Amino acid sequence: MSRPKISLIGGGQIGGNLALLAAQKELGDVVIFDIPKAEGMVKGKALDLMQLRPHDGYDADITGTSDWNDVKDSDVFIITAGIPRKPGMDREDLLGINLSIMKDVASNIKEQAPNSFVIVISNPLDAMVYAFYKVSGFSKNKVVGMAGALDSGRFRAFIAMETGLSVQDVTCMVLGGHGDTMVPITRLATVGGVPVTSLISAERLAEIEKRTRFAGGEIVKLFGNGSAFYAPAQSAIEMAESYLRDKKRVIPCASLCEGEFGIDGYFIGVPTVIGSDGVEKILEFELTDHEKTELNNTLEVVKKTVKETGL
Ligand code: A3D
Repeated sequence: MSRPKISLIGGGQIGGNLALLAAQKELGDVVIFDIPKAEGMVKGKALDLMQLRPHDGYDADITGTSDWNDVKDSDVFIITAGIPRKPGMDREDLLGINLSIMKDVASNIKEQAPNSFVIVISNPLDAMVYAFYKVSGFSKNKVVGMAGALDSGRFRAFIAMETGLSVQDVTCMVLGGHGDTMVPITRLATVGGVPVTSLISAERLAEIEKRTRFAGGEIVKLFGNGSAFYAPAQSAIEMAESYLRDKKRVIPCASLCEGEFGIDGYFIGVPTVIGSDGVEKILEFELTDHEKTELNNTLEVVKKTVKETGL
């Protein structure tokens, strides 16, 4: 039995870390694809990772390429192709540039691996995953966006930092679009089953929610050039692993809603079951009136960016 094939479209900051994490978890063989101008860079990263193998002991072949034929019959694609945000740019500013890249990537993936499972990371996320879906014509269970996993992870990290308790025991979710209008569902956040609302004051929780909403921008400002990459890479690897190992994890992902939470025809962050059939189910639950209003606000922002794609 051959190993699964995981192709990373875009071998920049996130792409390089995806390759490392996929190899360390022995998810399969890894192909790092980038444009011809960056071919040397991805071939170099691949070779470096091959040379890390003796230290870490993982068995995976890692290669770099700018030839679409090399991603043929991949089982999983993770797309980071595009440009990241620069200070002063919001995710929507990226739309024009990244949309034309996404259209090109979608038609090539459709040609090379029409049965693959595709995780989109490129921003503006909710519009990019929609664009991939429209251009590729893939079924809705085979296309998903990574955002909620990261946003929820950030919320978890901040709660752990605030309480001094283990991040392992913090559970919570952030729904909605991947932008400043995302919706942390603080009401359901717990540490070891204990509601955070009884561990952290309402005032501090509001500050933590706000920090979560702007967490990407906080890092963009610190870097001065580029955006976060370690946590985004690990968040997408969790999704790929759940698919390849049929784990059926429940992860907030940008999935195509067709009536769930009253949303129809848009990819937006919702609790998603990922297993060997891809997006197997969206888990719906009753929202409070306040949460419904917030979800509607974020949906309006998503609708606006999706409209700008013209797809
Ligand atoms: P970066 O290090 O610039 O890597 C992007 C790579 O894409 C570069 O190596 C480019 O050469 C490559 N590329 C450009 N055009 C193509 C193409 N047509 N085909 C293949 N590769 C191409 O950026 P990064 O890795 O830091 O970020 C990648 C994307 O992820 C950006 O759009 C970010 O905004 C986005 N991002 C999303 C999240 C989410 O949570 C959704 C978080 C962080 C970053």
